[in-house]
Amino acid sequence: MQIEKYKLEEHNHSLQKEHQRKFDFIAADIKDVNGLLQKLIDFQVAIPSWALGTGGTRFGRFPGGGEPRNLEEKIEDIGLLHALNRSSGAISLHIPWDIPENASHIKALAAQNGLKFDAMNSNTFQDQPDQELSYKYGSMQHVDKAVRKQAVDHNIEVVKYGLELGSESLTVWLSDGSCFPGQLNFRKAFQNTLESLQEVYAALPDHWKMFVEYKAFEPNFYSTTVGDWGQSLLYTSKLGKKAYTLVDLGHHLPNANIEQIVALLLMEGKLGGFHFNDSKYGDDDLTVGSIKPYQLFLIFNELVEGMDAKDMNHATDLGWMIDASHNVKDPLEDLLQSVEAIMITYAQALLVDRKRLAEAQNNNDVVTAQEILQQAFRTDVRALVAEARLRSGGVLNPLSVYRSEKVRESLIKQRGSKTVATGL
Ligand code: PSV
Ligand code: MN
Ligand code: MN
Repeated sequence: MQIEKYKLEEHNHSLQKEHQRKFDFIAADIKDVNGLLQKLIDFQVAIPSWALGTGGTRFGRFPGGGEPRNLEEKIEDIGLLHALNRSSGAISLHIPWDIPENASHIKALAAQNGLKFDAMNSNTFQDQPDQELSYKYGSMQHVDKAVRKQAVDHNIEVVKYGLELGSESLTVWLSDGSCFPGQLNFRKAFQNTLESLQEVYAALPDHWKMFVEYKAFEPNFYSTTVGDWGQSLLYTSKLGKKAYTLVDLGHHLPNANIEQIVALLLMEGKLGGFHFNDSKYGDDDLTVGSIKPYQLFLIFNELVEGMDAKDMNHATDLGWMIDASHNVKDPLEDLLQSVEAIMITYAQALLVDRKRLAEAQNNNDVVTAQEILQQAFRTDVRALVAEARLRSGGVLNPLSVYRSEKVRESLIKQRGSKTVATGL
């Protein structure tokens, strides 16, 4: 479904006066407000194709209705988000959940919706019905070379699909590991995995990147073969310059200092990108910014500082993606909230007075350093984000338009109340 343009304009018009007052107030305090707005306009966050349906828990799934029944409908859903916020201009596919049967048609549909293809994701953490060998005891780490080869071949096939669509990166997340002490020889598992990744790497086109995602736990609960950023960095360093570490915010042990990890990976030129989400206990895949917004701010603070130090392009030099799953919310509303949280946090990080912060750090003035960060974090930047949306053709309040236009109701009417999107 599409919301007619005049409805978007009507909405903006009805909020314009109130918005202008708030925008003028904050803009008065910013030196180069247009430069900042341009950064916000350029920044795009990819939406994973598997986040458009209601995700399940280990215990059940409660689909909300109107879920996309195929890849075309997933693209339409993301197109709708992008039309509202102008910051969701990319889609990330998971194979085999979203095999593009007719790539040129899928590519054209995405382009019509203003979308690019972000990283392709392979899946060797589930057995597919037609699959010859099982991944029960791992995929790229497996003791049996034939299983490893199957996993490698699958990844190479995913790259082929990505090439047809114009994607330029492959994300490999392995659930490989072990559930009990003694189950695995850690060294052999690592070496097998490295060898398998090297085979995939060798098949990667020159202009592609490979992201190696790490995760400390789940579904294996004793060891994970790409368990943390150190292990991922070992793999990506050995693989070569097209390989990077991918940080999923939910994949750390409790209280890990993610901002420090990010700063060092960036310094080493090995940070590839993000899977944004939030969590309280584990890989909860909750809405971005809903639990630990200050942590997200500190991460963005390191990103802005580190990328500027290396003269990197904020919008294009790293992969920005959401990896969330919703059990009780309308997935599209949740994604609007997540993108908004990312944009707000990015804007706050852009406000940090870097010169004064460096001075405070050099003078060991701990209080001032903390004050500078908190000053930015405590600034209400919502009018800046809204203005960026407005200038790029979006709406002042995406959620309110989504509700007033009864998008979910229309999707249910169109697709039915019992549809279940592919994914976890
Ligand atoms: C695993 O928890 C993960 O974060 C990986 O990125 C997967 O590809 C994704 O979730 C979807 O299951
Ligand atoms: Mn992830
Ligand atoms: Mn995850």
